[in-house]
Amino acid sequence: MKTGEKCLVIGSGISGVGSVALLEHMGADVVLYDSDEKLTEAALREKLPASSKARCVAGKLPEEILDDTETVVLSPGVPTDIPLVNALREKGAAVIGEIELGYREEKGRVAAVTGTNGKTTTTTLVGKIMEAHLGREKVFVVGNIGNPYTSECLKTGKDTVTVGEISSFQLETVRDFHPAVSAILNITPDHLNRHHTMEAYVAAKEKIAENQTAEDVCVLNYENGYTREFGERCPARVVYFSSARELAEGYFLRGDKVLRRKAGEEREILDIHRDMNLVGICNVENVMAALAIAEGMGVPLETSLSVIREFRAVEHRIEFVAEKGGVAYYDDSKGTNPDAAIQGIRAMSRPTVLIGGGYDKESSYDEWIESFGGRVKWLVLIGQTREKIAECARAHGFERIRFADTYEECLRLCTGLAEEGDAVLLSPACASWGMFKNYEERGDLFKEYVRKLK
Ligand code: UMA
Repeated sequence: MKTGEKCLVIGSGISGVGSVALLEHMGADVVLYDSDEKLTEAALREKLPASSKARCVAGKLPEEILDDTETVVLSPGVPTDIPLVNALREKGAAVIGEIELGYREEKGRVAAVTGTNGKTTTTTLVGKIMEAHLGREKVFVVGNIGNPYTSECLKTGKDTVTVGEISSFQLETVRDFHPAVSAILNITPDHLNRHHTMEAYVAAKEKIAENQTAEDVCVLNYENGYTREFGERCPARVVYFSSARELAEGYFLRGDKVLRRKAGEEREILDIHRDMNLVGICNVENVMAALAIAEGMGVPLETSLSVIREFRAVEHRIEFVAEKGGVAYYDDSKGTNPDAAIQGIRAMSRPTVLIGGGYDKESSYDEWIESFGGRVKWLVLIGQTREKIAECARAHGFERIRFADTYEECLRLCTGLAEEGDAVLLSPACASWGMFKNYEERGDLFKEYVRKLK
C-alpha cells in the first residue's frame, strides 16, 4: 500500500474499526463509511481512537469519495454485489475484504477453518492446541469468532501462528490469503439470501484453498458431498476425516474410537467418551478436523490429545446451562441455521421443548423438522420466521406449536411446558439479527433467565 493511498472502509462494526486502524498505520488516507442512516458522523468518530484522522461518513456517500477511492475494504456483512460496491469497482477501485487486508501484514503461518457448522468449536480447539504447543503469546485466534484479523496481524512474527475462523462472507473478498493448513468442515445450505445460489456459497467456501499448493494441507469432510468432491480438485494435499466409514487414509471413527490411517499404518487416537467432554457426532467431526489441522501445523499428537481431554463446549454451542426443577436447559443459540440446529437436536437425550425462529435467511426448514423424530415435544416459535416454520412443521405432521411475541414470553412458555425429566433447548435454526445484536446476546439472555429460575 502506498503512502497516502485513498482507502474507503465500508461498515463501522468491529471489522471496519480494525481496518481503519491498520490502514492508518500503513500510511493510507482513510474514509470510514457506514450506510446506516441512523448513524451520524459523530457516532462513527466515537468508535475510532482519538488519534485517528479518518474522515467519517454515515448515510449517503458523497460522489467525490466514490471518484477518489483507490482501495475499498469491505466488512464481512457488506454484500459484494450491492450498487455501491459495483460502482466503486467500475470506477477502478480495488475491492478487498478485512481478512485480505489483515493477511497482507501477516508474518507467520496461518491455519484457517471454514464450513457451515463447527467453525467456532474447531477454531477454538485448534487455537488452544497451538497455544499448548507454542505458548499463548505466539498464537492469535481471529476472524468470524469475533476478533478482527486487522486488530492482531501487526503482532505476528516469523514464529507465530494465526488461527482463523473464516466465514463465506469473508472468503468472498480474499485474493492472496494463503493458509498453510485450511479446513472445510462441511457445506450445507446457509446464507442463501446473501450468496443467492448454493453454487456461489460453495465457491466462496472453496476460496479458502485457492492459493494453496501441494506443500500445504487442506482438511476435508469425506461425508459431505461438496467437500468430498472438492478434495479431487483441491490444490493442497488433502486429509479427509469421516464419522461414518473407515478411510484408507485419514481420520475416522470405528465404534467409539477415532483412528488415524497414514501410509498404510493404523493408529488408535482416542475414545470419544473417555477422552472428550463434548457431545454429539458433530463434535467428533470437529475433534477429528482439529487433530488433522494440528498435525498439518506440526503439533505432536500427545499435545493435541492433552488439550482435547480438557476442552469443554464453546459458549452457546449445545452448552449445558443448568438443571432446574428436573429440567435440563441447553443454550445452542449458535444453531443459526437448520443444519446446525439438527446437530443440537441430535445431541438431546431427553424429551425436548425447543425454541426456534428468528431472522429470515431464506432457509428451508424441512430437514430440521424431520430430525425432530420423537424427541421434540413442543416447538415454541418467535421472530420473523415463526409463521414459515409453523407452516413447514404442520406440513410434516408436527402440531405441538406455540407462538411467543417476546423473548421473555417465550422463555416463560418453555418453563411452563417442560416437565421433570425434559430438556429445554434454545436452538433456533435462524440468525438472531433483528431481535438481538447477535447470537451471543440471545444466548446470554437465555442463560440469565435460566439461572434466575428457582
Ligand atoms: N453495513 C454497511 N453497509 C452494508 C452492510 C452493513 O455500512 O451494506 C454496516 C452496518 O450498518 C454495520 C456494519 O456494517 O454498522 C457491520 O459490519 P459487519 O456486519 O461486517 O459486522 P462486524 O461487527 O464487522 O462483524 C463481522 C462479522 N459479522 C458478519 O459477518 C455479519 C462477525 O461475524 C465477525 O465476528 C467480525 O466481523 C470479526 O471478523 C458474526 C456473524 O454473524 C459473528 N457472522 C456470520 C455467521 O457466523 O453466520 C457470517
